[in-house]
Amino acid sequence: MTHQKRIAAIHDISCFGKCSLTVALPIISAMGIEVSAIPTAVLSTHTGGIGGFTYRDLTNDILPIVRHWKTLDLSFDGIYTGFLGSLEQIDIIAEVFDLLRGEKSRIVVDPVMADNGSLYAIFPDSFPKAMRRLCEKADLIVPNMTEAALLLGESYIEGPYTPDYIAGLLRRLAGLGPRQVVLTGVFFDHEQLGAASYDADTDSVEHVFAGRIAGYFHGTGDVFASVVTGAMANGAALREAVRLAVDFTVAGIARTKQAGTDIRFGVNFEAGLSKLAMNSGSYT
Ligand code: PXL
Repeated sequence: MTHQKRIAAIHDISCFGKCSLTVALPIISAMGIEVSAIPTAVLSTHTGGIGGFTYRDLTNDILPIVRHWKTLDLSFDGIYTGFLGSLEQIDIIAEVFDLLRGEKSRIVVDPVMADNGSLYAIFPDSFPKAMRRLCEKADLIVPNMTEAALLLGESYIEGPYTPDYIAGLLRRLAGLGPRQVVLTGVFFDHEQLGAASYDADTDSVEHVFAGRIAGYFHGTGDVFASVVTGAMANGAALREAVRLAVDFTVAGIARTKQAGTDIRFGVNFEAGLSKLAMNSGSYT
């Protein structure tokens, strides 16, 4: 009997403006993996450049959901967290890891909290320190360059970067606890943009780049991290997972740019799902 993979995805649900759960669910499902969702907050839209959004914090619902799941004897191949709705939620999610993790569960933390050198305005200054505690418990973390600096308590540096700086950053991030790190928003020149990965078991650094498409496209970090999470659960090597994620994300950005859609509304990843499904056989 084949084993049906299952991932618990712990993110907000932004009702409009594709990101977090509205991205993680379809992408990971298309990769043949069952997704169980724990919404951390319900917002009318995401908070990136759209004003007037509603915000319902679901901090008090998280542990009751997980305790109910515990009565069902579920097992999870992965636990994947993204945007968390409050500071208090971070300690609760750390408890959720202990409750849900099994021997084979990979914990992926996307420390969603910042971009372009700044912490998102909705988060207090104490948020990065708390997020670091969650990263310490992860197997794999997927920060962008701003989040990496905040996690390490270092200054944010604008690129282009040098390979040595990126390798140092990756090793310092792995020093927090996770065996694997994928850093997004890496570039050594203005033509190419991509991601760098690090595996502490082999002390190996890899880079995956694609041609840069000018502009800032909302939700792409969630698209990227969802593909990495799904591919790793399917048994891909870290480098393969990052390649798949870069290509899928860039294709979504290119479609959106061509269509001229409002960049706050998210990228057209949907048109790439059937190809992603075809490329997502189990690697093991
Ligand atoms: O894409 C990250 C994200 C997720 N969820 C919400 C956000 C953001 C980024 O701004 O506002 C609610």
